[in-house]
Amino acid sequence: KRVVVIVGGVGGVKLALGLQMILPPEQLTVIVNTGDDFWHYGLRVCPDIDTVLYTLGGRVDPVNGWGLTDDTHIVLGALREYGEEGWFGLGDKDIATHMLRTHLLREGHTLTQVIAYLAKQQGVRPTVLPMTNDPVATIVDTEEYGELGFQTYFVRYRWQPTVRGLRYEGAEQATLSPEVSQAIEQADMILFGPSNPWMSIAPIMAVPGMRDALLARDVPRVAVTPIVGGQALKGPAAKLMAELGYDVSAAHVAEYYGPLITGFVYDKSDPHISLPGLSTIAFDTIMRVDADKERLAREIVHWVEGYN
Ligand code: FO1
Ligand code: CA
Repeated sequence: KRVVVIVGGVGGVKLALGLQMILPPEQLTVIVNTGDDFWHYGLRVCPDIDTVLYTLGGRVDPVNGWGLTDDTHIVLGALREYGEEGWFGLGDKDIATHMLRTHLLREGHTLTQVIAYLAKQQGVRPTVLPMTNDPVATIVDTEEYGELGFQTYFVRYRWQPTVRGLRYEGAEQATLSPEVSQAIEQADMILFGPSNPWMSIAPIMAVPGMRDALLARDVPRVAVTPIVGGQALKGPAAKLMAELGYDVSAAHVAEYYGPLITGFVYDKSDPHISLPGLSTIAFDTIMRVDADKERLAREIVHWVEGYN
C-alpha cells in the first residue's frame, strides 16, 4: 500500500510522523507546502519542509514544533548587535541547513533533489517532496498593512493582522515535478494532514495540474480536520476562516475541500458530519504525544482500507 500525505508544517506533520511509525518508508511519500518559503539574508528558507525533515528525523524542537532541538542563537544575536530586528528565529544549526540548501540550489540542483539529499543526510527514510521545484510565495492581504509575505504576516506580526485575502505568487508559472506526478499516480491512498486548508493546502492545490492529478486518481482521498470544537488545533486557521467569512467548523473545512476528497476525518467531540458523496468518520484527532499520532494514523489507514 502506497500512501501519499499532503501537509504544511507543524500541524500536518504530526500525521506524517504517525504514518512513518506504521508504514515501511518506501510506502510513504510526504508532499509539502513551499508557499511559506522565502529569502532571508541571502538564504533560501523552507520552513514547512524543514519542519517535516526535522520531525521525521527525530530532531525537531519539541517545544516549538519547528527548528532543531537544543539549537543555539549566536548568529541571531550577532545580527541584532548590528541593529537588525531579528524577527525570524534562526537557530545556528538550522542556518547550516539554509546555507547548504542555498548552495546546492545555486549549483543548479532542483529543490526536489536538494531536499532528497538533505533528507538522506538526516536519516529521513520516507520520500519528502516539495510541492513544486518552482518558487511560489503565499501573499497575505491584510487590513492593517496591505500585502505581506507569509513569514512577515505569520512570524513578524504573529498572525494578528486581519486577512482580506490570499494569493499564491508564481503559482501560475509553476509546474508539477515528475516526482510529485509519479507519487500521486502510484498512490493507493491520498491523505491531507490536519493542516490549514487556506495557508498550507491551498498553495499546493494552486500548482497547475495538481488538482487534476489528484482528481484523476480513483483511490480514497481523505482529509483530516484542523478544526475541533470551532477552534484551530494550532495557528490561525480558525481566525482566518472567520475573517474570510466562513463558519468556523470542521463541516465547513470538508465543504471547502469539496470534490478533492472522498473521505473526511473529524473529531469525535464534534457533531456528526454528513455531506453527499463523502465518507466521514469521527476519531480522536488531537495529537499531543507520539502515541496519539501513531494511533490516529493507524485508525485512518484501517478505516480507509475498509471503506470502499
Ligand atoms: N515560527 C515562529 O512563530 N517564529 C519564528 O521565529 C520561527 C522561526 C523559524 C525558523 C526556521 C523554520 O524552519 C521555521 C520557523 N518558524 C518560526 C516556523 C514557521 O515559519 C511557521 O511555522 C510556518 O511557516 C507556518 O506554518
Ligand atoms: Ca506553514
